[in-house]
Amino acid sequence: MKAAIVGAAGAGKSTVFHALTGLAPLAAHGERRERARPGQMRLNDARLDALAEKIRPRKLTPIELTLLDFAPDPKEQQKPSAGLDPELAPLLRDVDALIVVVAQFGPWAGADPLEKARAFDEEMVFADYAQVERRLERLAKEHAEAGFEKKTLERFLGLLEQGKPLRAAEVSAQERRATASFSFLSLRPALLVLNCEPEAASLPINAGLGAALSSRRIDAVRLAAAFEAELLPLSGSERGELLEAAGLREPGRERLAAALYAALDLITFYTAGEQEVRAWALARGATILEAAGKIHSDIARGFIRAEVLGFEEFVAAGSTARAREAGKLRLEGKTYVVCDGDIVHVRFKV
Ligand SMILES: Nc1nc2c(ncn2[C@@H]2O[C@H](COP(=O)(O)OP(=O)(O)OP(=O)(O)O)[C@@H](O)[C@H]2O)c(=O)[nH]1
Ligand SMILES: [Mg+2]
Repeated sequence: MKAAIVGAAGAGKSTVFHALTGLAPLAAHGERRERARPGQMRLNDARLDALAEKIRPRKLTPIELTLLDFAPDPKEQQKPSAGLDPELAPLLRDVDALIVVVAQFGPWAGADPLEKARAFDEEMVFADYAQVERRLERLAKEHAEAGFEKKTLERFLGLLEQGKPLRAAEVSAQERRATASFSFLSLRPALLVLNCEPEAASLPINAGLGAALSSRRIDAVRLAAAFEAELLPLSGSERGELLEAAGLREPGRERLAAALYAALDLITFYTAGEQEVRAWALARGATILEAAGKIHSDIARGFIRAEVLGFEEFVAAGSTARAREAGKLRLEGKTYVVCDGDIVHVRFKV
């Protein structure tokens, strides 16, 4: 799972990256191949901690999301651009989600985030429109038959012409498959991060803004990025005191992680043994065979069946062994659809 951090120059993208991953940002340089900096964001997970508490494994592995920060383009720095640096579009094609940072600190405390969201969507729509148009011209030149791809692209062209991001349209699974190779940017899940001062971080998202964003299928969260980056080197109790003094119940990163998870429509399943207890992210609706493939391709290939135990059942029984004795362990075949919280043990042969 990979998400790119985008937004206007100086919006605080690198500060958000720092607050979420603990890594310092990249300095400016022009080489495109060096422009992206990946970092890992670890997801806190109370269920994973509870499993570790009971099982006491040698190793505990949380889910990590990869975030990308981009070094600013030196050419762009002279002219503060409202939207996205167009050179970035090709670098965004293989990411699963876009995090759009909007400055809400200092002189931008009162700036309208909706305007930024519109500008962002415009760039995404523009990039997709150019791609669709090029492909349709090509198909026309080749006198291609009016297949499903062409039909889908013509429909998309109509939506994009009206300035509609594809993520806000009803796009069927078949349409997604037929156009997957284009990796349309406006079809990517997007999350708006209002980068504000700590005093504003616990305010709700204005209802009008929320409604306007949801018609674009964009969720928004507030994050006091500079403040949260300052908390990173502190001990748990010091951090707690500062959060409380700022009137915050939990760090904004937790809300951001939850919103990102929801935007990507992911669930969590677990593998739990004495060696390692580990959390895994999976697309909602995916089968146990796909889950097995995440763990290891050999496990998917040699799949026989899986033993599945819900997290709540594990807690109620106190251990996997006792859950087994109580007959709570379910045996599932390849087509079983994994539920959020499932603890999974796959039987396989190599
Ligand atoms: N007060 C305050 N300042 C912030 C906050 N976030 C970022 N800044 C400041 O804003 C400036 C720009 O922040 P960056 O994180 O470098 O912004 P950026 O979007 O990565 O900038 P480019 O990569 O150059 O486009 C820095 O001086 C930050 O210290 C914030 O939440 N509050
Ligand atoms: Mg930066």
